[in-house]
Amino acid sequence: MSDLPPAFPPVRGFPDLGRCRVMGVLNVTPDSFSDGGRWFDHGRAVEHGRALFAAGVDIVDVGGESTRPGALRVDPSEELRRVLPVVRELAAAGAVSIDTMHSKIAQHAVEAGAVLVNDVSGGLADPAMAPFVAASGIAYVVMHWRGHSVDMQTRAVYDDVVDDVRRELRDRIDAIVDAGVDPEQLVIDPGIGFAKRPDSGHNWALLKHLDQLVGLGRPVLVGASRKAFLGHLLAGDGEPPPAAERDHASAAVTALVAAGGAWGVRVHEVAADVDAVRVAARWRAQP
Ligand code: PMM
Repeated sequence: MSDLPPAFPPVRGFPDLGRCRVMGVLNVTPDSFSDGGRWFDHGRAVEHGRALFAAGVDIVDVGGESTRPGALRVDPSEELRRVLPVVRELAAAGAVSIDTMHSKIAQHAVEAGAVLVNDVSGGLADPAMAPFVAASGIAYVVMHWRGHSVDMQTRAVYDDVVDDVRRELRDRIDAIVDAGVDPEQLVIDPGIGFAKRPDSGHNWALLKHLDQLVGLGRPVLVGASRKAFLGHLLAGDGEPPPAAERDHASAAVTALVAAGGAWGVRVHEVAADVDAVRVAARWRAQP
């Protein structure tokens, strides 16, 4: 046995793999910026989820509400209708997370077999979320969030984006632990693209200084895949390429953050990312 500390802080229900995990995105929505409408039908959604597992992802993240900038809220009963049958079927095939801000939807999804609750609001949208997470003992992603998508980009104002996001995440961890959640249930996420402007250095600073977030002592999940800051980069002097043409850039980010100690990456076109996290693990293991 080695006396070395584990590469990643433990997360309840998730054995250390010795590498960054790949979370495949499955948006059961008509309007997500990256894949809206493609998996809106339940049968196609389940089929795609199975294909993600077959491609080597560790977790499939099922969401029923688009959080793209400007998106309007979805009625919770409609969100539940979208996600529940998909979670139930896919949970038999592998680890499923539920991407929701609603505690009631999280609860139904966990009863249907989800092993992780991915809350982009970090518990801020629904005061009943932290008590549910505490009572259920489920693993929980706390993302950095400053408000709903409809106007979140007006809140992208920082003194120092890395310091500010780090402090706001630490405050969320404290509040959630005060509500009775065990720190070992928590994964944190800088919320790439959420109240961060694509044409500023906000997202790049958070990725480059990931160690500042890793230093908070909880595992870090990064969701950079296909986001507008990559479109802005690739546009050069022209138009940003469509979301589906940002996958090579997304995989490059995966390799960098996995080498930098990310616990997980949330990605769409997973094949290159599955290889990238293995490259990064080997890179990290090299003395
Ligand atoms: N981004 C989106 C949705 N859910 N969850 C986490 N934890 N982190 C993210 O960055 C994140 C998320 C929006 O992207 P999508 O429309 O491609 O799902």
